Amino acid sequence: MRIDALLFDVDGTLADTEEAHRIAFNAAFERAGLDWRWQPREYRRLLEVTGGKERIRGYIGALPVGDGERRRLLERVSALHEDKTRIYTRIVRDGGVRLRPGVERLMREALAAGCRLAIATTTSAVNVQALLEATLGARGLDWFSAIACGDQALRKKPAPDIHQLALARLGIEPARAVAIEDSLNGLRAARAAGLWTLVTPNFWTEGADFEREGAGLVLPHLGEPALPLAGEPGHRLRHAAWLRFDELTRAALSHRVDAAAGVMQA
Ligand code: XBP
Ligand code: MG
Repeated sequence: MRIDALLFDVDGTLADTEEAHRIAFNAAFERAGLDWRWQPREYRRLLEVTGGKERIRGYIGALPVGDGERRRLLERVSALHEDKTRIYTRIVRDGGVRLRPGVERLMREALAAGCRLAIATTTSAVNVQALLEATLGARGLDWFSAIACGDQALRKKPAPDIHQLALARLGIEPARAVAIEDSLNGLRAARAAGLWTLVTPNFWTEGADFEREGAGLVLPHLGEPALPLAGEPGHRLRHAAWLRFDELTRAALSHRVDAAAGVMQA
């Protein structure tokens, strides 16, 4: 058996984008005459809610205001989020965000091995296009056989909907794919979709017990020959100090063999 597709999450996985999102949220609030300013510590907690619109609604829900004021604020969410998205995509297109280490290398290795690439993200479609074009060039979207994002799915992560949509667009079963995520919400969504999942946490998502939540492999990042992972090979990796596509494939498939053996023994 082989791996036919890698399903990449975007925010925090392809690139460390949440600081740019945070800046864009705050700029949109300021332009709207609101004194809301999401500081990093608060934003890390707000990120437990996936989806920018949902995040703003959750924030309003917790504000100490009367029902009338809350209703008026909730009516402004779509306009606030549209302005935030304009600001965010400008930051990204101006080169404010780079791919995380090893992401482009792993994608190239996967494509060279005949494995397709897909996106399964909560973020908005225009954000995906801006990031892929700013980091992979004008044809950045063409690297991907399927892009499932934002409001295309009824429920956002940790529901499995967006991963299931990506799998449906690829026309493959979960057993033939691997998910790559950065957060607990993303891991739970991918696992609920039946996907073996690699997790590369970051400042905004670190600290969760990803293995206990079913992560197949957890690494600080994917690594590069020029940016080797400390303690590798020998800790989590066998063949190099960065995660190569062949080793990712072996790890995902050996898990299936173990799982199948477990079923056989049961
Ligand atoms: C991360 C999210 C998104 C971003 C903000 O998505 O939850 O909501 O924080 O983007 P993922 P929007 O990790 O699944 O890529 O404002 O467009 O939602
Ligand atoms: Mg993410």
